[in-house]
Amino acid sequence: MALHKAMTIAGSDTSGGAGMEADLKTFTAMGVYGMTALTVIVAQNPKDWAHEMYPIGMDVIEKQIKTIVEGIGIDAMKTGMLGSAELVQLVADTIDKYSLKNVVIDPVMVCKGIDAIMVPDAAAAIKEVLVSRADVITPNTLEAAYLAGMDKVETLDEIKEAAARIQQMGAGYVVIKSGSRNDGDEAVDVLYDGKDYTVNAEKKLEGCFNHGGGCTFSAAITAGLAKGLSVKDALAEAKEFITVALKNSFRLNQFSGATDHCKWHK
Ligand code: PXL
Repeated sequence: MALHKAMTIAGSDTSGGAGMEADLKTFTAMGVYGMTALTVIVAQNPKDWAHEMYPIGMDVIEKQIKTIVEGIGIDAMKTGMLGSAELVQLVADTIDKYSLKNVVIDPVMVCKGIDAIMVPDAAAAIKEVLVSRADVITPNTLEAAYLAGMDKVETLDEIKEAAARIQQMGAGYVVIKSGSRNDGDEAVDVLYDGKDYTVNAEKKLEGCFNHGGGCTFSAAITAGLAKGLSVKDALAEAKEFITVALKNSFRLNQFSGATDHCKWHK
């Protein structure tokens, strides 16, 4: 069997549900060999679950990327939490230097429960240098509003407008996930390829834990691309994967729960 390899440049969510933990679990469940360039360690305070960030040095991140890309080689890659404009630029330079293909950008700017942009400089850099290098970009509605320069992205028309604007900035395919961040009873995803919109509206899954859902979804797209699927087929499989993971999600403690990466089987 062919070996399919994917890299994630992402943070560690010590609690295991999001970040590179979610990426690796998803890659494995989908039959892809995963490798990580770790950018930051997020630790949660057991008393109140406040997130504490411990960034990894740029030199160490660069070495990890070299190990993976020069030492082994990849079929696809994704990004997660990047945390500084300098690191965003390193990712852009890496994509160019090695002519990397199947690049999935998850423009992580907000976290569940914190809807303000976490690191404004990094967000600005993502807009400036990563959007145009993405084969697929997967913002949630808050990230989409930021990237598209819109006050809000909530209605279907606004989601479509944001997707068009982001695509015009040079992204190949734009997938905007409204997830739990809309008032209606449907979770709406919109895919725009520069020509056509594909709208996927499904009844929201009640009572599930969605921590790490965005990471898992973008990792599943990355895994599909690593296996040689077209973007559309990779998206369809990723949608299945995240739906199963959400339906089987479970509580971890009084603060958080996680999606189940082990229940999907092809
Ligand atoms: O879900 C966004 C996210 C990404 N990466 C890391 C995280 C989180 C949210 O907690 O911890 C490392």
